Amino acid sequence: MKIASPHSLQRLILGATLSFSLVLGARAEVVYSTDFESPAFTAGQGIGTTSVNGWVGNDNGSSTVVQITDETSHSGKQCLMEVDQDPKDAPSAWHRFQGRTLENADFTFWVKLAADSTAFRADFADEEHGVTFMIGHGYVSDLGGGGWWAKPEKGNSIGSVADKTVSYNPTAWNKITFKYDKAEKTISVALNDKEILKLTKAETEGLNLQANRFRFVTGWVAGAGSNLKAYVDDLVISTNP
Ligand SMILES: [Ca+2]
Ligand SMILES: [Ca+2]
Repeated sequence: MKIASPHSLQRLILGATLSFSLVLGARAEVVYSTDFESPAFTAGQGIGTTSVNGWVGNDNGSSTVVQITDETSHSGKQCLMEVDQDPKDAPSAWHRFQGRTLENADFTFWVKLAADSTAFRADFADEEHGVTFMIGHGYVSDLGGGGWWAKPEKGNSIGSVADKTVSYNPTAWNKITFKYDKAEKTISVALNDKEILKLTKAETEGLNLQANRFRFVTGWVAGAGSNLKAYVDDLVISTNP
């Protein structure tokens, strides 16, 4: 029986480590995930200016609601709820990318909207530039109804797709994946693992596709109503390093 010399053993181990790193390198790295369950979160807890596990929002407990709720959930018993009944504000909650600036992200979560007209979005921002782009859902006049869209902070949507053309129920739990990639200059939206919107390099021209924090917003500042309500659960943010 031939016994491996220390040298060849070292080479073997090095080789194994290298191929392991290559496999890992090709795989997405989870940056942050949450299911909004206890003990980290408690039903009825408001997300206000004091951080709750890194979440900071504008809950006022009445007209602008940003709360952990057990009214419904995708996993376990709890999820995040935003309700806009305020004609001068919109409920929102920020969280950082754990101190990192991501030039690409797969941003997956489950969402349940109160109505097919519910306005709901994720803003992506970095410290230096503020909100740089956003991806969301709402009534889009060009689509003649509800749909998913992507846009810069200011200006019109740069891509959208109507709910009716994708055939799903916005008021049930749906899995949404927002992806952005600075190197590829692309933004995409997948609904229940099926890509429904993809913006090309030409369409994302001028957008700074990097962020170090994100925010979920429901409704809009001047709007208010029972249709402006959204539930979010099982958020997983990963990146391809
Ligand atoms: Ca949950
Ligand atoms: Ca409002």
